[in-house]
Amino acid sequence: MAKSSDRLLLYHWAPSRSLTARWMLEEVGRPYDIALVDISKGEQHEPRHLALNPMGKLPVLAHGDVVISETAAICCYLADVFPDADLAPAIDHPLRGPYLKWLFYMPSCFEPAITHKAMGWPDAPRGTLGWGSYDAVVATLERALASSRYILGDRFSAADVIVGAGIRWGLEFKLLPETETFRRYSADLLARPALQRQRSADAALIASQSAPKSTPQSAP
Ligand SMILES: N[C@@H](CCC(=O)N[C@@H](CS)C(=O)NCC(=O)O)C(=O)O
Repeated sequence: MAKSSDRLLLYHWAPSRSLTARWMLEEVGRPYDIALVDISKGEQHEPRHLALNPMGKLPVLAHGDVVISETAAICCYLADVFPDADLAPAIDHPLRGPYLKWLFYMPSCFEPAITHKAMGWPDAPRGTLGWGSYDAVVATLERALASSRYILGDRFSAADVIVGAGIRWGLEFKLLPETETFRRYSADLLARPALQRQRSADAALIASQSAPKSTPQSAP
C-alpha cells in the first residue's frame, strides 16, 4: 500500500486523456513527476508500458508501488488518498453515492454514447445498450447541471474533473449541443487555476514536441 508521501508519477502524453489525470493532480496540489510515453511512436505498446497497463493505453499513475490505469479510477484514487484536498465526499457522506455515480457514468454511459455518435454507427435497441441512447445521456447530464454549479451542487469534486473533461471535449469536437448549461459549466471549470496550470504545462509540452530538435548551424 502506498503512503500519501510516496512519489506520484504520471505516464503521460499530450494530447490524450492523460490531460484529465494531470488536471486532477493539479487539483490535488502535491508534487508529481511526468514520464512521457509517445503514443505517436507506439511506445504504449512496448513491454515496459504493457507491464503497467496491459491495455497499452494512457494515462497510468504510479504512486509508490500502486499502479492505476483508467482515468476515472485515477481521479477517484487521488481524491481518496489525499483527503486534505477535499475533492471527494467522505464514504459516509450522503453525496458519496451521487459522486460515485457520476464518476462511473462518464466512462460507462457518456463515452460510449458519444463515441457511437462520432462514428456514425447505426442505432441499436435502447434496452441493449448500457447507455440507452445518446439523447438520454445528454439530457440526463444537462438536467443534472441545469440548476447546479457543479455536478454535486455547490461542491467541486473529482467527479467534476471527469464530467467536466468529457463535456469540454464534447463541446470542442461538436459532439454535444452548445447549450447554455454546458457552456456555463465549461467556462466555470476553465477559470480554475488547476485547469489553467495543466493547460499551460501541456501546451508547452505539445509545442516542444513540434519544435525542431536542434538549431541549424549558421553558414561559415
Ligand atoms: N478507458 C481509458 C481510455 C484510455 C485511452 O483510450 N487512452 C488513449 C489516449 S486518449 C490511448 O492511450 N490510446 C493509445 C492506444 O490505444 O494505442 C481511460 O479512461 O483512461
